[in-house]
Amino acid sequence: MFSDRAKIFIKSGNGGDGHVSFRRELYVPAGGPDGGNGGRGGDIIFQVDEGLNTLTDFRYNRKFVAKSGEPGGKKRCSGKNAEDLVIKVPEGTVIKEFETGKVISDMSGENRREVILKGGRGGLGNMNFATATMQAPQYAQPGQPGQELWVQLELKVIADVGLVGFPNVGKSTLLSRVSNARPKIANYHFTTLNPHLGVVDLDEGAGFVMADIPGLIEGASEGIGLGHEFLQHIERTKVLIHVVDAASVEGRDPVEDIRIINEELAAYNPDLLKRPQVIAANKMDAMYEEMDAQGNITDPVGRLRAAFEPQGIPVFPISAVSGQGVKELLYAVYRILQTMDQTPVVFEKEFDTRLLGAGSNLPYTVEQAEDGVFVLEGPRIEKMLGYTNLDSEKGFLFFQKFLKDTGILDELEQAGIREGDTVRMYGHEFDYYKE
Ligand SMILES: Nc1nc2c(ncn2[C@@H]2O[C@H](COP(=O)(O)OP(=O)(O)OP(=O)(O)O)[C@@H](O)[C@H]2O)c(=O)[nH]1
Ligand SMILES: [Mg+2]
Repeated sequence: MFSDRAKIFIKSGNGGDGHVSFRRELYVPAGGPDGGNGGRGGDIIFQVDEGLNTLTDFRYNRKFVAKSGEPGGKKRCSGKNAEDLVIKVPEGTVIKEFETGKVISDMSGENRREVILKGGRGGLGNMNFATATMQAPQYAQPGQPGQELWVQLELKVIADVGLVGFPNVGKSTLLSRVSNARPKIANYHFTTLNPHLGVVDLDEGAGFVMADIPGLIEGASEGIGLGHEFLQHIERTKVLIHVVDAASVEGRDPVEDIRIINEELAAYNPDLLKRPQVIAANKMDAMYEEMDAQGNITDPVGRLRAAFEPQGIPVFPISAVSGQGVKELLYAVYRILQTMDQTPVVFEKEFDTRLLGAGSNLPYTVEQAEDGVFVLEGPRIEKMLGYTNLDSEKGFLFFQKFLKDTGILDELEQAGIREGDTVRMYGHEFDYYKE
């Protein structure tokens, strides 16, 4: 089973903790602090790999956790930085934050490699904390935790033109006829399960990239028949070619088929209908004159023209098998492309992972108790208290900085705290003073 979307968990490495130790030399009774710094945690990096063209690998491997930095050591030894974790994806992969669906990064075009989650910084060892008043600091900074996130990966191929239509109408046959691509062709539905790209060369260096999108069916926009995965591939294409079985080999009505596909496109993403469309009325070689029940000669091409040309959608009768009419179709598509913006469709960043807090971003609460004391609670605060030696001057400053950087001080202000009020957190009480 192939896959063009995947939900995965990523986490950058924790920073290594700083070390607490003291120099011990013969004849030196109380050596200075010599605890080294922790190493940096590994980053989570996404990188385009030309050899990949699906996201199938992510069906089996869904957790990507970078290693932690090593802790600092005695004698001022720094812990080693952890290696970064590089996740390889096919070109055209869009990384989204899972909860909100916001775009974190589009791995296409120039963007071949991007750090998505930064590893945590290593903590400073106690060698950094000696001051005139504190000559034997027992405090070393903990390593900063890594960041973690569930992300959705979606592959959206990069092509100028997309072939859309019901299964078995001849999309792959057309692509193989006009380009270097060799998709499988067979007389059954859903032969094609992932998109194929082909370069269409016209005369004098003119050309474009065409994508054979797997067959769509009614309900595709609700996910029926892997509809979402298939439809997401159309999002970057600029012109759509509706391939339709004009000979009604399977007894379907070509006019109705195009209406259904357009309804699915609109339901998936209304912007898709703004793209120019052309109709390839395929299988002309298999068409012969037929009468309908009223004795009129059926003329599918005429009916397609009557239905769609007033909407500005031209119809080209073709045979993907014999090549009849194909040239006219390709030049018409090329002319439309020439009138359009040539830059590839790239999805803008909407979610900046640098703004994610470290760790799991667990919430905290600020409340005023009956005795007027402001109470701060929450796993994040508890964790940070556990990390910090509040009896040391540096530790206390470190904790204050944490309260400020995380916006907790702002929140206390909003809750109405004033100079001299008391703040309580898990058994510790402080008086509040502005710096
Ligand atoms: N007579 C005739 N048969 C055609 C023509 N184009 C395609 N076919 C046949 O239609 C069948 C389906 O062709 P494909 O190209 O695999 O169709 P598809 O649209 O890619 O189908 P899916 O991948 O399942 O969505 C094959 O048996 C082709 O030989 C044509 O122009 N004339
Ligand atoms: Mg096909």
